[in-house]
Amino acid sequence: MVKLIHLADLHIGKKIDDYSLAEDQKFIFDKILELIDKENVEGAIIAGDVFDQKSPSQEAYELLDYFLTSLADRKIETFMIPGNHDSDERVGYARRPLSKTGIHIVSFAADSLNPVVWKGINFYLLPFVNRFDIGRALNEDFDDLETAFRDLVEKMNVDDSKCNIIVSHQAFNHDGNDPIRSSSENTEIGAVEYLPISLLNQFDYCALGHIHKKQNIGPKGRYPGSLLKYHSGEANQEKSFTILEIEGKQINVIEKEIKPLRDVRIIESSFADCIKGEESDDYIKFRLTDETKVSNVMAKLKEKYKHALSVEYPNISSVGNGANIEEKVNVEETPIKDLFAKFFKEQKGVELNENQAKTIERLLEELEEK
Ligand SMILES: [Mn+2]
Repeated sequence: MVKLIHLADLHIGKKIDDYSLAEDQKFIFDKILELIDKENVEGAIIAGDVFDQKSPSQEAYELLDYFLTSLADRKIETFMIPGNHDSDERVGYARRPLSKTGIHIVSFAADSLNPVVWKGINFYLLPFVNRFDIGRALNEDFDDLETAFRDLVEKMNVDDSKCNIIVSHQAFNHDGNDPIRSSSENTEIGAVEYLPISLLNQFDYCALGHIHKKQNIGPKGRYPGSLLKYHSGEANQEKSFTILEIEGKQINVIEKEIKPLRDVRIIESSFADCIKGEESDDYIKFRLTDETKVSNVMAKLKEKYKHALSVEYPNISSVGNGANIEEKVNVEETPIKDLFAKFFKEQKGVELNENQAKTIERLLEELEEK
């Protein structure tokens, strides 16, 4: 029997509000390494969104270096792809020499056609792709992602007599049932073109990444969930680590819980009770039940809660103060550049400046020409 750990959505370098999660991420990597030792895990899958940003910080690179080196020191065979947050080139840097130490990275769709074979198991490593990426890989033009994806998978010529695992970072659904996403993912990912998981029927296991809530997609697909809770919208999600036990074509999925260094949670109570409560290092969003606003509230909360995230007053009507008003937008009739400007303002709290607006217009024009 071979044991593998299936990880995804590490988002190394991620911040929650302005707090760096470097310490939390280092902590959880150490816990994963402990789990690997304890369970005699021999391989690791990292299914995309290795980094949080396309240009990772030096600190983020050092953290990935630490994790990969620790895996290589233990002779853990590692299979990694970039996700939509990653730069294909940056995650793929030094992939050829790295593969000689058992760290296999595939950064381009064309390289996914041939599997990496390890212990008799075929690993098809497919980076996050859009229809243009697949078009470039196959030298063809595609009108939509699903057709392109189907073509790509057919060209993999999967040998049914072997155990086949595909690693993929896309949004998959099963029988028309979309995966469950948190509200923060809905704003971040926006409207998504889902791919039916049935496109991957020939695989014995689909090691997925992209959706941050752990869940199975059909009988063979699984999102293991993100490394940590990355948003207060994920406060109620349980996180676990997915271990695969592989015997021939038989794959058994086991979940293991690991406690993070700090939790992400929501406290709903009056300000007076919050201040009376126990001190905590967790990342906390406050829903204050008070009916008048507390002055200088964040500074006061931070004396007790070092990582206070934000404050909401559910009992104070937002009308008049400009906050929390959800304007209804007619998406079909509003030009994309206006929708983007609105989205930008919602996310950043400031208007697009003239240069940014021009850049967006130019990019949208370029996209339309494609
Ligand atoms: Mn992600």
